[in-house]
Amino acid sequence: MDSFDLFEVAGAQLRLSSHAVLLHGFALPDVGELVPAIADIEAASPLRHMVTPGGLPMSVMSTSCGMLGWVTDQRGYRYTSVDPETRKPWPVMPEAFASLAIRAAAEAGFPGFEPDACLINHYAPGARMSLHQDKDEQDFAAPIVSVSLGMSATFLFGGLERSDRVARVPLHHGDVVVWGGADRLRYHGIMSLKDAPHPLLGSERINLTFRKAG
Ligand code: MD6
Ligand code: FE
Repeated sequence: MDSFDLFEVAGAQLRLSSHAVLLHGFALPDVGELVPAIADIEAASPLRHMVTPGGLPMSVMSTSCGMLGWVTDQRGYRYTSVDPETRKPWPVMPEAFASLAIRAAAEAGFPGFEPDACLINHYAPGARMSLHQDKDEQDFAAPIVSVSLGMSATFLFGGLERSDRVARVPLHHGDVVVWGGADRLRYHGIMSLKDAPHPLLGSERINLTFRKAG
């Protein structure tokens, strides 16, 4: 798929595929609530560079909130109910987070989303996310909701095989990507971030990824 295959729907939505939609600016009305809530979560469960099963530290810094948090270490990728750093449960998912994720999922055609995990990733200039599938969840019937804040990034949207062609999709502050169904296991990633400071968040991009993991 190339960028010319993408088409605008109703001005504010970009359909990336049959079950994947970019909701332009959908989170903008919530930013004022999201940003301080993110700071509170990170005060309780600090950001950290997790290590991949191959032993390499990730370039993004991460934490989680909700009943389950996604972790990686030498033992592999998985969800845990306890933060391995603090040995306490992950911070509770703020109501404003869950509300945003549920509304975005419904807007994209996935009513009844029940997120139990929110992964928070911070990208500094140069940080990236290599092509991967999200496949550590129990139930692939639920969609994934991904909220972008701060600096813009280029989202890589591939196919069901790692070698499939990849579309490059710009993601800006307040954008929300929702995907599920036939697109749930597509490969995707984030290109190395350029330093173009954002007025609110400076030289940083924050991504919130909501899932039904358990
Ligand atoms: C990011 N996002 O946007 C990384 N995964 O920083 C993801 O890995 C992702 O945006 C599944 C669905 C949507 C996503
Ligand atoms: Fe992902």
